[in-house]
Amino acid sequence: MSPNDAPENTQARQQFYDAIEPESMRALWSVMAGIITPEPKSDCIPFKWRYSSVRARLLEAAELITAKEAERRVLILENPGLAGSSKVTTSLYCGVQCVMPGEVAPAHRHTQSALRFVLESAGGFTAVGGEKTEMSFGDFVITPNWAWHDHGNDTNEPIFWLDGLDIPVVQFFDASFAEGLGEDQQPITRPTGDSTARYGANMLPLGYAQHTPTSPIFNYPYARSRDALEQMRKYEEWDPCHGLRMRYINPVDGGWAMPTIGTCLQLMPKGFQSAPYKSTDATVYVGVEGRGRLRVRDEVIDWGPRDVVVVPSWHEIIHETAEDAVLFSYSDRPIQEKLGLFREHRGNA
Ligand code: GTQ
Repeated sequence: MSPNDAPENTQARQQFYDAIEPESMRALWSVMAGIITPEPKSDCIPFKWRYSSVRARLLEAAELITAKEAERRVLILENPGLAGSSKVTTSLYCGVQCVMPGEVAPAHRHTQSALRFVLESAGGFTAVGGEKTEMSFGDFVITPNWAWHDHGNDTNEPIFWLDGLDIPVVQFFDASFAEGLGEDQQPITRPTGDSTARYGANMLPLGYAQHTPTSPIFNYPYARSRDALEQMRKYEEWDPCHGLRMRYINPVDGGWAMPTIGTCLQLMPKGFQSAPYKSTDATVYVGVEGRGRLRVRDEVIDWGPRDVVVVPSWHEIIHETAEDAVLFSYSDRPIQEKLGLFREHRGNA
């Protein structure tokens, strides 16, 4: 019998199911096909948010509430297939945050880990664990689990960035803790650039012992990541599925930069058409430079700079570009790899 076929229902069987339900029991064979599926099945659907719309709505929100009163002025990008869940995929969260000139988002901490991908900034900052970092366009910034963090904008322009958090994962494990500091800003105990100097120069302090699964570098500046891709493109060694795709690493162990969220930056040349690809990690793509087209199963999704596209688990994708294009992406791949669940399929059939 294929795992797809549920046994036929009979009146006697249904009576039995109804009888055991009040006793908090359920017959496995009546539900098995729905919970142990031959392939991933998800309510998560492919979707795109246009940056211009999200940005305009955030400026409207800024008329309604300050960053301080909101604690975080964020519009959640909620997957339409997961309505009411505050999820962009089954396991991850996505939002876009806006901090207006002169505003602060007050210091707090929580057991959820966060990434920021900076969409528009004239030089705002975030402070994490006693150190400030400036946030510039394209920077990938990490807030580790339980680290104090506050954000501020001392420029004359609004700042926008994308927030990727593992909120649904923490929810799944019922492991959420959160607290406010009671101050707008945490005390700054280390100079800006300290963690980059200690951990981001292809060296480590002698005797350094890894004490957390998160990278000790918390800002991966776009200028450096982009330059690496530009240098490498000279060899024209394009991966058929991804173009040139690099993952952000924890320099201490070479693993993913965050324990729950995997992040990548990829460059695809003008006129690129990828081979089909699918994987079990539903992925959020963020347009950084150029324009492209994502074919996701039967859908055609055109994206431009700062647009956000979500691809569900095990949905075949094909990338196409009419110009040089750069995408940032994140998914729950590190978790799936640790659990031995990650699968991918390259090419046709
Ligand atoms: O900036 O700390 O989008 O705590 C959601 C929860 C951002 C943040 C979000 C948060 C934050």
